[in-house]
Order: sequence, then structure tokens, then C-alpha cells
Amino acid sequence: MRIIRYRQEALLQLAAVTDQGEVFPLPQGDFISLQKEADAQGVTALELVRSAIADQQPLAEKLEALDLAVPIEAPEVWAAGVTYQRSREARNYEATGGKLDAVTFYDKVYDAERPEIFFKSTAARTVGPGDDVQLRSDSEWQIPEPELGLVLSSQGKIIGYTIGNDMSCRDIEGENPLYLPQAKLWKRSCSLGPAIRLVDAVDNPYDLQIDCRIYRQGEKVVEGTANTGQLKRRLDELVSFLVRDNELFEGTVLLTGTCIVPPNEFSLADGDRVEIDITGIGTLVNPVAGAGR
Ligand code: DO4
Ligand code: MG
Repeated sequence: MRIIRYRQEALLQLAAVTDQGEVFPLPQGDFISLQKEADAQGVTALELVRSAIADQQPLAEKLEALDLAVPIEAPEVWAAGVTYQRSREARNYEATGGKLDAVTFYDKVYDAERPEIFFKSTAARTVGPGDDVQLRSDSEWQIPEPELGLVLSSQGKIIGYTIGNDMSCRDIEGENPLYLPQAKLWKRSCSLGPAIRLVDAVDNPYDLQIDCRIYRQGEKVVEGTANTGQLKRRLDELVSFLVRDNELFEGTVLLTGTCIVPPNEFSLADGDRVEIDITGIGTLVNPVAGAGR
């Protein structure tokens, strides 16, 4: 079971999407209200949704026909880094100019008890399905990072899973790791969606397939695949560091790191299209807009 929001005239409508692809409008205004109502009734969000749609008729329209919006306006998006071996290798490459035998702080953080966690985005800087992600004007080496996103309660409970794109500038971070906030956070540098898969609808979050495709002028120029089974850390371990001495807001999203990195010679360009699939969540599609567009 997945939760989406779609635009209907000037309004945003919350809806549940069954595994068969049927769409059922829900009365709650947003995902957090749905979760709060489930908590108040002492049931899971999955149970609440199942009983709410039991005697309803699905929409005549298919999911693909709906104008989807970001499924949650996450007040903050945080991100974990170097949680997969592939990311560690890519960071080492960009930080050392390709010296593959160098030992760097990326190697250290991969093995350290404390993970890398950084502030990624706010609701105003985050886009949803179909919206443009934007390139920076001062980077020549930009890539999407397809990541599993954890939707969290203010108590740090995982209440759902979504897809995130942690847009990144490899040259800015590679020049100096102290530039990380500029390499990671700018206008429209984060995308979330297209849906939130309810936590109780996922049997094993360590066996989700992640696929990424990048198209240029209609032609597929990059393709990559990974599985969350390759994640070095546990999801609750990442969350435990995020909540430590921190204040969390309802619907905060924690991205869990990337395992798919395009070839080193690749950089995103104006007009590209990024597609990211994760098992059971759907496909997050975003066109890429050049800087200043
Ligand atoms: O150290 C930089 C960030 C790494 C990251 O975003 C990732 O591994 O996904
Ligand atoms: Mg990342």
C-alpha cells in the first residue's frame, strides 16, 4: 500500500494506491494527519487505510493519469553518506583525482561507528514527481544520487519509505570536503516521491531493488542498479544518529545514501531526464533544468 498526493484543480488530494494499482482518495489532508489518526486509534496506518477503503470505489483514472505532487512536504531532509561501498569508491576517486590506493576520510567514515549524516534540504528546496531538479551554475560535474528515503515521525520512528534524489556536485565536494553543503544543497537539489510506501507494507527493507536511468534527447545514456541489501548500516542505526541530541519534526526524511554512481566522465545536462525506481514505491521522474532556467 502506497500513499500519494495528486493535484485536483487547485487542491491537493491524499490517496492510497493498492498493490493492484487502484487509487482511493482519503479524507486526511496529508500523510502526517493519516499517521496521527492511526496512532490515536491504536492501529497501524496500513490498517487504517485498509478499513477506510474497504467499501469505497476506486477512482476511474489510473495512477499514471494523475498529476502527482510531492507525497510529503518534509520540513527537513537529512542524508546519510558513504553507506555503500560504491559511494566510498566514487568519493575517493573525486577527492584524490583517481588515486585508487589512497586512504581517505571516506574510508574512515565507512568503517567508523558514527555515520556521515548531513543536512540536505528543506520543503521549499525540495521538488516532487515530474518537477524539474536544477543544476548549479558553478559545477561541471553533477550527478543524481538515487536513494531510499525514510519518512520519520518526530520521535524518529520510521513510518514510511520513499524515493529521494540527492543531487550532488562531485567537483565541489572533491575540491574540499568542507564545501559539502554547497555540493549538496541549493535550489531544487532534492527530489522526493512519487509515493510513500507504508512501513507495515514492506516485509524486508534490506531487499529493495533500486534502478536509475538517465535520458538525454530521448536516449538512455546511464543505467544503474543496486539493492538495499548492499547497505553497510542498519536503517535504525542511521536514525539513531540523526535523533541524537536533535529535534525532529513530523515527516522529516532521511535519505540513506547512494549505491549507484554514473561513470566518472558523466555530468548531468540541461534537458536530461532522471528516472529512479525502488521496489514497491514506484518511479520518481524528474527533468533536469540548467542553472538559472
Ligand atoms: O560524502 C558525501 C556524501 C555522500 C553521499 O551523499 C552518499 O553516499 O550518498
Ligand atoms: Mg547521497
